Formats: sequence, structure tokens, C-alpha cells
Amino acid sequence: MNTGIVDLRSDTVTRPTSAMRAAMAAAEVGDDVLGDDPTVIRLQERIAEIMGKPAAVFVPSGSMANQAAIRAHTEPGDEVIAHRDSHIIHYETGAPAALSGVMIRPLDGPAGLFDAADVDGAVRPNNAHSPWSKLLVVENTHNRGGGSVWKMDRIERVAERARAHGLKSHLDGARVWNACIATGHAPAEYARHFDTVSCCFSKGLGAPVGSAVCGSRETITRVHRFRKMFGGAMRQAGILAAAALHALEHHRERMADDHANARRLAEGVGGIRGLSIPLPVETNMVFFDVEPALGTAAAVCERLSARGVWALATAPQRVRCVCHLDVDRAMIDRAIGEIAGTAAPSPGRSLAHA
Ligand code: TLP
Repeated sequence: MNTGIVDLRSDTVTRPTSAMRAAMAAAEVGDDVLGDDPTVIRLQERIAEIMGKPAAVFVPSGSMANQAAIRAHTEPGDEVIAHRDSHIIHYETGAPAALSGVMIRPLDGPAGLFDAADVDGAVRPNNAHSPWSKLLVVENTHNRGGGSVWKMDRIERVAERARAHGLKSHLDGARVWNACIATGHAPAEYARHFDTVSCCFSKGLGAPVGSAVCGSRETITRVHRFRKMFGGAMRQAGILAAAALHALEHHRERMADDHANARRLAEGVGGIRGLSIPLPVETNMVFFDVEPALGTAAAVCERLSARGVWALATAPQRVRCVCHLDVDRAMIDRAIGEIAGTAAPSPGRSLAHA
């Protein structure tokens, strides 16, 4: 579909392709709350197999996947260790506090990453005063880290420390697909270091709705219960599961194009005076910083929007662009041109370093 808009706000904006819609229309369905939707069952088996885990549960969103997993691993008053910039802190409406009654111990580190010593330093002593450190959450790729990818040896180190401290671990793998394309690792190679892994079908994979949580049968039984408690049990969900199955089959390899487009966009934007690329571009995301002389990131996004390019301001001077299935190379080139036009100093507006 070509609406004339280059929509770089997120990889969540993709619309189902006609082949995906055909798969959805043809889906055999049942009642998944009663446990007999054959397409949901097939998706759960397939995603568990891909992640190398015994069981999986289909959920409506990545946020619910993370929150049901957090709830399954913790009790109120426990503490969850996660990077300061993680999605569960910034973008899930305070749900860890509201739904699970847990505290979060935020860790620092470049691009959403941290290391074994950070985990060691964050685990609380077991005494009558401290909360119990219960769960480590890792996000790969890391959204606010620029779509950054965790190296396997770093994952091994932090997961090993979590286990040594008796913590459970959860991988927010909303975009683990991108990490796999960037590194050549299979999803199960990442997943095997964690008790649970969540992944999204609705981002780079291009399905309209849906995520999954994978783990042991016992843990997934708990996640399934909390999915119901949080209002996420769905009925003829096979229509949605069919889109996810189609995406898993047909849309994984093509994400390499999104990564190439992101690199091209970063090269183009990095050459524009007044704009800079603050984070390495490893997958499908490009963040750029705006010199104050050009206005705020929100103002730049507004001017860009008037030129048919949509992006999101994620900080006062930072803009995020995400490449995906509905953006081709020509659209990226157009976006670079429009961003350059938006950034060009106009009379009365001067660049600090011009
Ligand atoms: N991220 C969205 C927004 O919420 C920011 C986006 O546009 O990137 N984990 C990660 C790492 C995510 O980036 C997201 C979505 C989620 C979980 C939640 O997924 P949904 O939106 O399905 O609840």
C-alpha cells in the first residue's frame, strides 16, 4: 500500500500483506479460552520449537507477554533487575508495580546493555530489610539502546550470574528476530539462557497483533493463568495466530533489508548538518539527535510530518526512525531528502556550529 507517507514511527505500523490476509481468512478456528483453537495450538507448538522451550502461550501484545512473565516469576514486594532504559520501565504504564507489585532495580550501561558485575552489584542481601531480588530482565534487541544487539558471551555472563544468585531470568525478545538476523544466531541460542522468553509477531515480522511467551510447562501454566487475569485470553484467536505463523515462515529473512535500509538512512542523516547519530545502528532502528538551534525533536517531527515523513521524538532532542516491511529503499532515500530539507537552516534560525 502506498499512501505517500513514509511511516518510520515504528515497525508496529506494518499492515498485513495480501498473502497474510489470505492465511488469516483461511484459518481454522476454535475457542482458545476453552483450549481448542487448532491454529493457536499450532502456533504455540511452532514458537516453542523455534525457541527450544517445552511450552508457549499466545498473548495479545508484547507488554502483556512481559507483564504476565514478570507476574509468573515474582510475588509482591520482590525486586526485578533491568536496564534503566528498558521497555518495561519506560513504556508499560508502570505495570510491574500495578500488576505484580514489584520494584525495579535499574542498571546503567551503554546502549541498553550491562554486564555480570552490574548484576552482582544489584542483587540485594538476604536480610530482614531488603526486597528479594527475584528476576533479571534482558531486552534484545534493545529499543532505547538504538536497536542494539546483545553479544552471546555477554548474555552468557549475565545469565550465569542471575542463576548463581538464584534469580529467574526473562528475555524481552520483542525484536529477538532482528538480533538473529544481525548475528546469525538462532532464536533458541538466545532463549536457552533464560527461564522465559517473549517475542512479538507484530513488529518486524509484520503480523497485525500478537506475541508469545515461551518457557517450561510449569511456568507457562502460570503465564497462561495471568494472561486470563490480565484480560488477555482470546476466543477465535486462530485468525491472529495464522498471521503469526505466516510471518514466521515468510518474513524473517527479509528483515536483512530493513537493517540495510537503516544503515543507509543513518549514513544519509549523519551527513546532515545539525543532526548526529548517537547510537550504533546494528538492526532496524536509527536514532538521531537534533541540535537545539533546529528546535526540539518534537518540532522537527512535526515539520517532517508536514513533508510526509513520520517519526517519533523519544527525548527532547532525539528522534527515532524504524525500518520495516512497508518501507523500501526508495522511501528511505525520500526520507533522507525530507529530513535534510527539514534540518536546513531557514532565515532567523541559525545553527550553533554552522
Ligand atoms: N515498543 C513500541 C512502543 O511501545 C515503544 C515501539 O514502537 O517500539 N518490548 C519491546 C522491546 C518493545 O519495543 C515493545 C513495543 C514491547 C515490548 C511491547 O509490545 P506491544 O506494543 O505489543 O505491547
